[in-house]
Amino acid sequence: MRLSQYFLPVLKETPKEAQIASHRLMLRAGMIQQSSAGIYSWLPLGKRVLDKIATIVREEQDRSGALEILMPTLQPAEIWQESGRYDDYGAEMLRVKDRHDRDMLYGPTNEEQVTDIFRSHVRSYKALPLNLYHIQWKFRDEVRPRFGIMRGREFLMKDAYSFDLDADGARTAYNKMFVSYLKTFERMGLTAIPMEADTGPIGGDMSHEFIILAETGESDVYFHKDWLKADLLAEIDYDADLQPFVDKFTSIYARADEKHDPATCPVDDADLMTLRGIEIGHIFYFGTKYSAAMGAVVSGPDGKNVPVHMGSYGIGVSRLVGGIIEASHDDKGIIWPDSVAPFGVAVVNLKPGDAVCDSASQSLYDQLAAAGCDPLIDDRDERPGAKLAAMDLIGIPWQIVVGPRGMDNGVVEVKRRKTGETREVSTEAALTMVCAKS
Ligand code: 5CA
Repeated sequence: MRLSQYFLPVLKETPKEAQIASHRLMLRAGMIQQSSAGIYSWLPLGKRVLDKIATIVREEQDRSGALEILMPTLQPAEIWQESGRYDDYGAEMLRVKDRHDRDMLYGPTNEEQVTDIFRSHVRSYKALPLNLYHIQWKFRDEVRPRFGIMRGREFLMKDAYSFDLDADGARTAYNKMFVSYLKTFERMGLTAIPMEADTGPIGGDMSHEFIILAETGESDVYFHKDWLKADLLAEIDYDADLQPFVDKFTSIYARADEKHDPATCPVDDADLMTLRGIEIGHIFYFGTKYSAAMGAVVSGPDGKNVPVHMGSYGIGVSRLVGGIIEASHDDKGIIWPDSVAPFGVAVVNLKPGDAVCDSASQSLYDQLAAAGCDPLIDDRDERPGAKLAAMDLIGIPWQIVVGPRGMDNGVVEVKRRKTGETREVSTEAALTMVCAKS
């Protein structure tokens, strides 16, 4: 991508409406633009990051055995009346009427819609287990939308729904998602702590929130300090019994505010840490709550019809963009982990128009593109200082700076955004450094 032909409306001033770093940086880096309260347009740079995050989520859902579908944003009121949630959901649900005066709603979640799909097609336990997911926009008319896309009204969610014959099967499905979440977040450079949580309007018996630590988080979290040393890198096979692994993670006391009770907390004060965190995922097991209300039954091995056991599993895909920035930035701007960076590397031509700089930059760019390193070339006619500051602001993990002085000596400067470390090397060495690691 050529920056001279790109749409990157960076802001020089710090936007006053933004209270937290991620909101401020997303606006300054030209990633999003507010449309109305809690509703945003995603500009090219933001859209690239959103897509990269969604791709990681999709790959890990697929790997766990879940199947991707796509359900609509607008749902008929009838299915919500069947489950009993049409009235319960209250003012957070955006209700609309179509031209025939039929009641519709913009989906805040999809338990009813997916249960309707299931009951239309599945009759026998032999079709189970089944896990269907989609990545789709949701709308919740939050009382206080804030922090940019972190608590939006319209937001992108991955929601998966599992169907099993009995509670044991449902537990296996729950464990698969639990493990898949740890893998998903780890690939984004995040340490996510699973915490026992309340089930809220989704309902059910068992639930875990996945929380990343950040000072600006909205939840208070309590956990044993050993959590920060937990080994998330273990290789896990989805066909193995996941219960011991899940038990290992849930045995280290970790509770969100509403579940922490100082009177019964098993952790000594000296080992207990209290920090603030951001909820990036939430999983629920709710048994037959929706299947019984909506008649989603299958015949079991004994020929008798039973309602299926279900769970639902959400990841805040758009919230993750902000969450990753909260976890990874400095006073110069965003520091993207390689896996979700909008571009893998920026070639900064300090002197466009200079024949030597132009041809060296172009050749580097072509080779990086051929090697699949997702390069951006800054070929704008701007001051060198402004160009370097812009690359730091938008957080490109590697920067290769091509300038006339370096060219005289046959070198370019390679900078790693995360550490700030710079090295002067030949263009060949620069390619090897960047391509080996990104
Ligand atoms: N049906 C269930 C699971 S699929 C469900 O809706 N769960 S949820 O309400 O916990 O939402 C799932 C995830 O969506 C949350 O963990 C959070 O990361 C994200 N999310 C929820 N509300 C918002 C919001 N207003 N803005 C941005 N992300 C949100």
